[in-house]
Amino acid sequence: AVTEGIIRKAVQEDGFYLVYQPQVNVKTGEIESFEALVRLKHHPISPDVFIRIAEESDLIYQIGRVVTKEAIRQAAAWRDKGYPRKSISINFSSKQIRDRDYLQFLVDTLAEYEMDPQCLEIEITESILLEETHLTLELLEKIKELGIKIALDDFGTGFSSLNYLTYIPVDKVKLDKSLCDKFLSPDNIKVIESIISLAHSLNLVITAEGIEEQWQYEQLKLSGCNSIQGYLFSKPLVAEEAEKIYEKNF
Ligand code: G
Ligand code: G
Ligand code: NA
Ligand code: MN
Repeated sequence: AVTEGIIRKAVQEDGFYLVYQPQVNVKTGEIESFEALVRLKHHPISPDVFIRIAEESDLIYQIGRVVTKEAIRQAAAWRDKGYPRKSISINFSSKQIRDRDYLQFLVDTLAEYEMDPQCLEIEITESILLEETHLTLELLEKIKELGIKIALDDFGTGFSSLNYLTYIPVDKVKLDKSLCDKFLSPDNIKVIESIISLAHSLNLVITAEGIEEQWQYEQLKLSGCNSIQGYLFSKPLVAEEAEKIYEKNF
C-alpha cells in the first residue's frame, strides 16, 4: 500500500525517468539500439517491485504511456541533435493489453514527435499470450503494420515453447541472462547454438542479455548471436551519459 501510494504520486507528479542500456552489434561492435528502463525519481524502489505493484491496478497503463512518450520524445531529441540513428526499445507489460486505446496513443505520440516507427521496438514476454490471445495477436499485428519492431524478451525463463516463435509476429528474441549464465560454457553451448539457429531459420535477430564477461561475448560471437546487452559493455545510462557515448561514436 505504501508503494502503491508512491507510484500513484509519481504518475501524477512526473516522478519517473528513463535510463538507457546499449545493445551492441556483435560483428561491428557498434551500438545499434538502447533499451529504455523506467526508474522512480525520488525512491530507490526497483522496477521489479513497482512494476509488479502497478500491474495490480490501472497504474500500469499510465506508466506504460509515460514510458512510451518519454522514450519517443528522447529519440526525437537525439535525432534533432543530429546523433546517428539508433532504435529505442520499450518494455510492454502483458497487462497493458487491457489498455484499449494504447495503439492510438502510440500512433498519436509518434506523429507528435514526427518519429519514424522503424526506430521503435516493443519488448513483450510470452506471458502476453496467456490471456486474450486473439486480441493480443491482433494488437501485435497492428503494431508491426505501423513498422514498429517486436522483441520477445526474457526468452528461456517461462514456457518458452519454441512453437510461439512461429505465430507471434516477432522480429527479435532476447535470450535471458539466466539462460546465458547456464548455457554459454563449452559443455552446454549446444543449447544456445540451437536456439540461435532456430531463430535465424525463422528470420529473427537474436540478442543475448546480461553479458558481463568477455569470454561470454567471444562465445556468442562464435555462435552467431547478433547483438549483446550487459554490463560488459554498459549498465543502463541516464540520457546525459548516453549522449556521451553518442559523441564518442561520431
Ligand atoms: O531496469 P531493471 O534492469 O532493474 O529492470 C527490472 C525489471 O523491470 C525487468 O524485468 C524490466 O523488464 C522491468 N522494467 C524496467 N522498465 C520497465 C518499463 O518501462 N516497463 C515495464 N513494463 N517493465 C519494465
Ligand atoms: O526483463 P528485462 O530483460 O527487461 O530486464 C533487464 C534487466 O537486466 C534490467 O534490470 C537491467 O538493469 C538488468 N541487466 C542488464 N544487464 C545486466 C548485466 O549484465 N548483469 C545483470 N546482473 N543485470 C543486468
Ligand atoms: Na526488456
Ligand atoms: Mn530480458
